[in-house]
Amino acid sequence: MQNRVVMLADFDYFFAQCEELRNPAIKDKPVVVGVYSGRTKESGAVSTSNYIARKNGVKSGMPLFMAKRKLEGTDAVFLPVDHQYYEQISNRIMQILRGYATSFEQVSVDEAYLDVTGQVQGSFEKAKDYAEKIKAEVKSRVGISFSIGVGPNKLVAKIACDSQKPDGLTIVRSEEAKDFLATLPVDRLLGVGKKTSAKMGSLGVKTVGDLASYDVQKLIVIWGKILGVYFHNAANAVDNEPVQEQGEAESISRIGTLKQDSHDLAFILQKTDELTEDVAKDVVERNSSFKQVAIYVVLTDLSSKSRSITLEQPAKDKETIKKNVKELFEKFLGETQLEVRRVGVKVSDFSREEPRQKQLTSFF
Ligand code: TTP
Ligand code: CA
Repeated sequence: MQNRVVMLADFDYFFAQCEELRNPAIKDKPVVVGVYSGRTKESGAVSTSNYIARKNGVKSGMPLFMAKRKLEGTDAVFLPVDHQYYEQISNRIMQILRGYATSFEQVSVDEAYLDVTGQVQGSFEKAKDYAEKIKAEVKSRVGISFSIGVGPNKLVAKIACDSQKPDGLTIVRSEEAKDFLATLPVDRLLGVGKKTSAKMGSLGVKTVGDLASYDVQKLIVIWGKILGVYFHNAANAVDNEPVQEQGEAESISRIGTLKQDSHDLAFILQKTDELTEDVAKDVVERNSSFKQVAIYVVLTDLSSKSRSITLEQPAKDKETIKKNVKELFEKFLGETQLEVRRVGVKVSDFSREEPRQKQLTSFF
């Protein structure tokens, strides 16, 4: 099986970079963006700062008065957060990024996963050029720089990205992934917080490499099956979580135009079968089951119609879609003399199967 190529894009010192974008005059100064609590002029906390301010010791979460002290004697600029503006910039970048990926998952205002396996034919070599192209396009169209981590899965892409910032591009191939993680402290893995890493430390497990070679059965005894297996897999750079858009889509559909207008069932089904292939792929990717199958038809007089069937049992396979689309068209063509011009296939009414990630995050 071809390996996946997953990217994590993480925008550099995001809120502060946005401020530099609208006011380039502050670019060479320390820039601190903070939330002012309003109690006194000075009270509040640092949201983020540019790298010049960080060199002086400023950190996210630090009280503003402390950041002021660290930047005493400099021409530092302090600004209040403007979430609306950062979101506008973020949306513009996300829209560009989305166009580069087969599947896309925004995780926060300044982070997104891209599955680009198809675009680079599974090649990490090509992924490097591809990532550079993406960075260049965003830089020229929006003016924001960001770091990219590339790996065989989300877990590795994320840690790769964190390893080189700002404006970084770090590629970790499948065969390097385990070694890449091995020397890191265990708490770099998602879900290993203070308590867990202390417990692991008492077992002699300090690095991700220690965890990778620790007996998985013992991990299961201590943390239970789900977490135990997760820790074992994560430490071994194994992560099968798909890159998928957060939030449930109401429906998955595809529409296409027939090569010529037709009233012939077999000819129409050729087209709908093609569309069904794509719909079914999305269904698999989202790990969803649907309960409704629908067709959409545009006739030669340009009127449009739709018909749907509700299934007795939720389904997720393409044969169920094809069978129901066929039934819907058989019936529909019996109701009209007009020829069909465009056709669509839609599935909806999803019941999502609990993905592993959801179960895990409820633990963390
Ligand atoms: P981060 O990605 O953690 O940080 P960053 O983008 O500022 O810097 P880096 O170059 O290291 O990626 O967070 C993204 C944004 O979230 C950040 O610009 C501001 C906001 N934020 C807070 O408001 N409070 C915080 O404590 C942190 C860590 C971030
Ligand atoms: Ca960031």
